[in-house]
Amino acid sequence: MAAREMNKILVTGACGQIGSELTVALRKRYGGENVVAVGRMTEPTIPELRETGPFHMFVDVTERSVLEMVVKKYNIDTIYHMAAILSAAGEQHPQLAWNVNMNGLYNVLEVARERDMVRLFCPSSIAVFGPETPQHDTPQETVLLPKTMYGVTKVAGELLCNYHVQRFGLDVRGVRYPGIISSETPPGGGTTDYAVEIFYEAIKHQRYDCFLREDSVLPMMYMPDCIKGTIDLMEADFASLQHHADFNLAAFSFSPAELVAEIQKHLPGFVCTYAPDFRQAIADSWPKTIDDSAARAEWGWEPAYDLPAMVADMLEKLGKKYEEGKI
Ligand code: AKB
Repeated sequence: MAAREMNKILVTGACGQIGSELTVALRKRYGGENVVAVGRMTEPTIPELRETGPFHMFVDVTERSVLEMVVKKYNIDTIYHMAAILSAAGEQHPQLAWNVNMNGLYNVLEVARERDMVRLFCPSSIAVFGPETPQHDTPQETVLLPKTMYGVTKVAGELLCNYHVQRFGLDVRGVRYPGIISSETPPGGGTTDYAVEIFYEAIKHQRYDCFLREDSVLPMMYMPDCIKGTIDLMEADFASLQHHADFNLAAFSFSPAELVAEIQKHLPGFVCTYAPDFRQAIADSWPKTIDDSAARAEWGWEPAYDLPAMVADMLEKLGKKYEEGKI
């Protein structure tokens, strides 16, 4: 496939945890006017989203005509499709998760195919794995038998994206994100959300009641690495990719107890209690550590942050926001 330039970019789910910081990073890289941000319902938590380039609310990816209208209006040739219902929300609303994650994805792929777009980013998740998958150093090619609706849609989504690559020559790329930790926009509806909530509660109240057991180890990543990995994969040479929409991606893994111990190095008075809820079963079905050697070999993936560096940076950033009365 000959390399073509990405000129006009659309970010769906731009008000979400990853979408919001990704939009800002893409605008810095490619110019504000060239990155159109759309969201379904929520107002952006990052003011720059409105200030630094085009932003539209009420763009629901399940409504193909609305999606087509925005794509035509801005002559979009590249999409970062970040809109999704995550694992915990998906268990509460499985029909909604199917509709947004499958029908929304299908609309994006079909609009891109019909308009011969340059490239698409359609993220997957560690939720594609299930209890039958090896839990340590989970291989790139392995058993994909998820037990959540979110996981079901992510497995089907990976297959659908890879199908579009092979059948139609559409350049679709994606990674299996671990839990993402960030200081700008809080996550919503995920099983790994505790690893963000804990920082807000530690700073504001010195206490947190965790909805996972203290020994539940899960793969995680800090947002700067998530953004870098996403953009690096999209800028990689197509010819060097043997995989497309399903790259394993890892940075570090930890349990709630390990995260608490790291936070306590900075805030010795911080206390965490544990009251596992329905999200525990989801966490128990996911791997503990991930083998991301395919991403490293095919497009040079390498994370910069480990657990201590992430914790220090999160506490500094959120501590500042707290002093300024912003959280
Ligand atoms: C979730 O917890 O559902 C997400 C994910 C791992 O994809 N953060």
